[in-house]
Amino acid sequence: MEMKELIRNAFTERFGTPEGEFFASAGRINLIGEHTDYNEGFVFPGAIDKVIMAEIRPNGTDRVRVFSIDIDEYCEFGLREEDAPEQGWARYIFGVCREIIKRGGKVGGFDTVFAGNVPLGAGLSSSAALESCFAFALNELFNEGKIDKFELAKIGQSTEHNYCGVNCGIMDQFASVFGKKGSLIRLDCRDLSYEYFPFAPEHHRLVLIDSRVKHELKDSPYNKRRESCERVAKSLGVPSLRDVSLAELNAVKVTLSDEDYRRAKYVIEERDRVLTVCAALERGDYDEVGKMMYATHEGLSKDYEVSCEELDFLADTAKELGVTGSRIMGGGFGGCTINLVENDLYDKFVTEAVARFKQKYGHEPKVYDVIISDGARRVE
Ligand code: GAF
Repeated sequence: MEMKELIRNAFTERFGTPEGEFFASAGRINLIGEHTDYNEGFVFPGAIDKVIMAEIRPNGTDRVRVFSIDIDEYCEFGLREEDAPEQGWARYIFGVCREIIKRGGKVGGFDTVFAGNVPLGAGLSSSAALESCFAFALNELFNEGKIDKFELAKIGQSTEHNYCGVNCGIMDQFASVFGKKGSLIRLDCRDLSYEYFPFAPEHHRLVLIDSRVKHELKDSPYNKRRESCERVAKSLGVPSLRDVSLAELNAVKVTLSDEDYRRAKYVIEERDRVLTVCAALERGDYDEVGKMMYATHEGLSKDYEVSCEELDFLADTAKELGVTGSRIMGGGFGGCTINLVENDLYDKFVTEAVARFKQKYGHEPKVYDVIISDGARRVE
């Protein structure tokens, strides 16, 4: 059954008629620029064809009644700060409501059923998809669409900070709200200026290999990575690592812990790699793009230390098979590699990578083709 129909049926069963309205938002990939967003650097994400979709109907009360099809759980909560629900998944929706209200926006009670096909814990940002879907919908349903898209992305990000325990940057929510079919987004996380980059390589394609090692940023060392970066920036007297050159970092190396030094070095190098990749894409130089992806993986694995054995194995396997570029994608600590593969090599790579991984780790990784798609929207 199609997702919309599934949601429709569950909605009627639980909440009766009349029908609600449908909204969706997307997960994301990121070509390059990892852990640069909270350092005011550049990122290069795009929304994908995997979504969270919800049917929503204002109910005239001050209560939210919500059913998650995928988790098969129901939750009901009020809209005051002290009404925060226990269930982790419901806090994303509660957080979005609260963040809209805190900004002076309106949210009344509503009934909703939602479902999705963004794989959970794969580093494709199912949480940003959920936040953006509800931020977009509540803006349409209660605020006449008056909250601008930048603010919608920030509402999702603040939800993570204030209700979900993840001190994330803006990349995921931005990609989920601003995503555009066929285009990646080069985003400057300092001032949120952005540019769409049509991405339709002739001889390559992007594919994700999901290690199925669960990635969960809450309670992970993600927040610690951010603290390292902020400590180094502070000791250099600048607002963020965006302003620091490698030479400047090296000049104070002896005053930093080895760990903080390596974290900052990675971020500074990654900031520059995003711009190198954009320039390479403009001249169609995919070999250069791929080289940068491998360099990112190396940095994330050795200096930033957010990879794991399984993801290192996948990136190494890709390299050995002649794949143009491969790296861990997203926050890390599990999830997927993103691979830039020549069309002619695609079948061989996928078959071999899956077989070798299964032989070594005893389970098959999942494979997702990347289709760059639209972000938050109303579904007719
Ligand atoms: C996670 C975060 F949510 C993003 O803000 C970003 O920092 C990413 O990890 C790493 O690039 O997805």
